[in-house]
Amino acid sequence: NQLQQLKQVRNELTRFMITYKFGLDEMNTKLNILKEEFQHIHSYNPIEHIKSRIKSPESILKKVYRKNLDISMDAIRENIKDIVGIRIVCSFISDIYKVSEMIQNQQDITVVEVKDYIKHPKSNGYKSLHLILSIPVFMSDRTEQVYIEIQIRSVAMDFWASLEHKIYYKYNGEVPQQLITELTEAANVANKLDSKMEKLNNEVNNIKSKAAENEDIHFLQ
Ligand code: 0O2
Repeated sequence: NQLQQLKQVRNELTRFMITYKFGLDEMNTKLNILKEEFQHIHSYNPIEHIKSRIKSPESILKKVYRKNLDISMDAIRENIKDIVGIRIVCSFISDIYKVSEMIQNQQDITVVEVKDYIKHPKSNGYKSLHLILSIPVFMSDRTEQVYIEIQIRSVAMDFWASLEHKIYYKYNGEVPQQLITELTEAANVANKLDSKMEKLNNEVNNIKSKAAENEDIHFLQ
C-alpha cells in the first residue's frame, strides 16, 4: 500500500542523501578555494558569508507531491534540483557576477540553468542570481552527477529575502495586500542601498588605483 511504499522510499532517500552531502562538501571546497585565491590576488574578499543546507527527506517528499512527480529515486534525482542549496552573500552587486563567473568557468561544473532575478526581479521585488549546476561526485565504485542550486545575492538582497520569507511563512502564503505593497517598497530601498554602496566602492577603488599609479611613477623616477 501507499504508506508502506512511502516508508520504503523514505529509507532509501536517507541513504541516497549521502551523495548530496558529498556534492555539498565538494562545492564548499571549491568555494573556499575561490575565496582564498581571490583574497590573495586582489587583497579583498568578495564573499561576505556562505550558508548551505541539504533538503530534508520530508521536504523532498513534499516537493514530489507539489510537482506531482513519481515517487521514485530516479524522478527525484532528475527533477528536484535544489536538494543541495548554497547561498553566497556578496558585498556588492558586481561581486555577485564575478563569483558567478568564477563558478561557471570551472571545467567539471556543468551549468544547467541560470535564473537572473537581479536583472529580472520577481514581481514582489525578490532579487538573487540562481545557478543550477551539476557536478560529478566520485565514489569507490561509481561517479554520480549531483545537482546543486546556488543563490548569489548582496547583503541588502539577503536582508530583504530573509524577512520576506519569514512573513510569507507567518501568513501561510496569504500575506495582506498592504504588507505586500510595503515589502515591495522595502525592496526598492534595498536596491537603492546596493546602488549607493556600489558607487561608493567604485569611487574608493578609483582613488586607490590612482594612489598606486602615483607610487609607481614615484618609484620609477
Ligand atoms: P527554500 O526553503 O529556500 O529552499 P522550484 O520550485 O525550485 O523547482 P522555482 O520556483 O522556479 O522552482 O525556483 P526559483 O524561482 O529558482 O526559487 C527557488 C528558491 O529561491 C526558493 O526556494 C527560495 O529560496 C528562493 N526564492 C524564490 N522566490 C523567492 C521569493 O519571492 N522570496 C524569497 N524570500 N525567496 C525566494 P524554496 O524551495 O521556496 O524554499
